[in-house]
Amino acid sequence: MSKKISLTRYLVEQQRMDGHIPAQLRLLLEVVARACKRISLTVNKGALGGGLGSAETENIQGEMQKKLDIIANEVLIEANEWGGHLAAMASEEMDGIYIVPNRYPQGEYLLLFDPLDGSSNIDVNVSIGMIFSVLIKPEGPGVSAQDFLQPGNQQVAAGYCVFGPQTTLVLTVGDGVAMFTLDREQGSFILTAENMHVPDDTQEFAINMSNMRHWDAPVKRYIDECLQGKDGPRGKDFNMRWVGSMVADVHRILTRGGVFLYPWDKREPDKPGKLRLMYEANPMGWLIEQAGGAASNGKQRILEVQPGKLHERVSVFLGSKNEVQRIARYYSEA
Ligand code: P6P
Repeated sequence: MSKKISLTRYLVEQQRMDGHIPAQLRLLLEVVARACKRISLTVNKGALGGGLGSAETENIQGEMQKKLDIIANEVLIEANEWGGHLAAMASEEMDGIYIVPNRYPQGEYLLLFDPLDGSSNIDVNVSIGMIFSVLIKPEGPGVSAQDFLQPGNQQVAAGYCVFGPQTTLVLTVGDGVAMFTLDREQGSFILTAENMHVPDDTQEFAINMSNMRHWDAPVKRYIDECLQGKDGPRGKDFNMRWVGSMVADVHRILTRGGVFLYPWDKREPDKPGKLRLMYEANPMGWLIEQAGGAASNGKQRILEVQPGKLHERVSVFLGSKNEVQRIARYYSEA
């Protein structure tokens, strides 16, 4: 990519080309990108910035919060609440929705995010990231948590930012997937990949193998066949990667293919999975589909799951289309 195209210029040209990005959505995406730059600065300071370690508090998921979880959440709230583009926000780190205060104008968009995903990796300097999803508030007065309960196929924008060796912002507005790398000297996100594509096939799977004894039969069958390699039914060897940070694993899959699995397991039988539908599976599922991959909960497209509650969990199988379809077939045969 010879010309250095900034995120701003990309969004303006996308808007000019096909009116795909209304001005308020363009503002939203630029504000989210600016917030990611601020989070990146804090993450990159590590121990020097006092942002490491536990906040000694729990979120609604019952997970211990890291200081950076809370800092990232506050950065995203403060960056977005005044712009007039949002009606409300929802976050993994907040029990209920955050309605834009009356002192600011309200817009038509709803912003959902996991402000710092993979935070168990913060203290050990492994890539982490933020994930966001944008919906349109249904017509009608006011805003409530119910307004957020839309299936993933209603998203108008989705993306993530990886805080790793590079800080990269990956997003879609329904017209393919683009990647922007943060140029720290300029302080701008620069377009470094367009029309990202997930190969239909792969020889690399991502799952936490330590949970094997807890999986149900279709997942055990799929992974066992991968482990049998070229002498088994798959006729090829597989590699495994598991970062423990969904953003890092999904970024690898978007970049070189692969399949990511976080299935239901017997440890918490009343929960459909560990990952959250609204601000993890839906945005990642849309990005993967926009890049030619597939995203399923084993029984249906993730983007068709009708949410019943804001912090709903879901089983996640996403990535190279032929692998996801194989897993879904094993579920249908079970
Ligand atoms: P486990 C991080 O906590 C996260 O929500 C995802 O980013 C990641 O893919 C998964 O959980 C890791 O879970 O059980 O392997 O630690």
